[in-house]
Amino acid sequence: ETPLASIPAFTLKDQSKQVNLDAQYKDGKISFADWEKFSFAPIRESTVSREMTRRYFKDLDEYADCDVVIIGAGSAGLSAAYTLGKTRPDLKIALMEANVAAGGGCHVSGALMSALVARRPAEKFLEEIGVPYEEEENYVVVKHASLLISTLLSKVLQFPNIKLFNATAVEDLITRTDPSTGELRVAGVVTNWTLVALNHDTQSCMDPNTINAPVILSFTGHDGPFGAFSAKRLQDLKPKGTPNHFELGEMRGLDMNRAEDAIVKGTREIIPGLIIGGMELAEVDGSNRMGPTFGAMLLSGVKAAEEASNVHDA
Ligand code: AHZ
Repeated sequence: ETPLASIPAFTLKDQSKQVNLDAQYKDGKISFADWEKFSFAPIRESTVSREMTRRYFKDLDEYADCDVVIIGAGSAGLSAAYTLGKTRPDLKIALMEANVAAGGGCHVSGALMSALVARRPAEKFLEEIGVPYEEEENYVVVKHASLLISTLLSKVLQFPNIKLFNATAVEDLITRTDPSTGELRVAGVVTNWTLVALNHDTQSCMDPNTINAPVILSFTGHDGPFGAFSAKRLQDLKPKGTPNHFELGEMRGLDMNRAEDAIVKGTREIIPGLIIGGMELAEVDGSNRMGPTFGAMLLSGVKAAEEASNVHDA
C-alpha cells in the first residue's frame, strides 16, 4: 500500500462511518475511500433553503446602505473590486452583476480561444493576483481567460467587505440635486433580479430594490442588451442642449494602441458620485474599440478604485 496524496481523512458524526480520503494503491489499483461504507451526514431539505435565504436577505438588509456599489463584474469591474476590497477594508462594497455568472466578455468571448493577451505593464496586476503568464516583448499571454477571471473572482469573494449580488440587474440610478450647487449627483442604484428586469413589459410592475451609496462605479461594457447601462441613463439625465450632453453609440473602430490608453486615462468621476470605466467609457468618450486585449480593463479597474477611494473621502 502506497499513500499518494494528503487529502485529509474526514470523520462523520457517527464514528463507524469514518472515511479516509488518502489515496492508496492496492493490488495495482488506486482507491480514495471505502465507498461501500460511505454516507453523508443527514440533512432536512428545508434547512438548506433556510441557510440560503436567511443569508441572502440578511445581505440585502446589510447592503441596503453601503459605501460603494460596483455595477458589472466583467474584467474591469472585478479588477476595481479587487483593488478597492484590498486597499480599503473599511469600505462596504456591493458588486452587482446582471448575469448569473461573473466575467462578462472575458469569460464568454475572450474564452472562446482560451488565451488572453494583456499588454505591458498590465502583467504587474497579474503578478499581484498570482496569475501565471508567458512573456513576450510588449505583452504577456495567460493560458486561459477563465484562469484570470476565476482567480480574480476567488480573491474578490474572499474579501469580507465585498458582497456579490449576481443575477441582479441595476435598472436605474438614484439621483439627488445638491441644494447648494444645484448639481446632480448619483446617490445609489435601483436593482431587480435580472429575470424580473427582463419582464417588465410582460408583467405588471414588480417592486425594485434600492441601495444607497455615495460612490457608484459603473463597468457595464459597451452597448448591448444591458451594456452601457449608466451611460444610457446619464444621457437621459443630460438631455440635448444641456452641458456635457453626449450621444450614445459613440464607440469608434478598433485601434488597440489608442483604445487602451484612452480607457485607462479616461476612467474618472463623470458626474458627482458616478465613476465610469472599462468599455462603457468608450460610449461616453467616443474612444476606440480595442478588441480582445485586456490590459486596459485591468488597469481601468485599478484607476477607478483610486478615484472611488478619493471621492469617498472627499
Ligand atoms: O453582465 C454584464 C457583464 O458581466 C454586466 N452588466 C451589464 N449591465 C448591467 C446592469 N446591471 C448589472 N445593468 C450589468 N450588471 O456588466 C459586465 C460587463 O462586462 P464586460 O466584459 O462586457 O465589460 P468590461 O468593460 O469589463 O470589459 C470589456 C471587455 C472588452 S469588449 C472589447 C471590444 O468589444 O473591443 N474589448 C474588450 C477588452
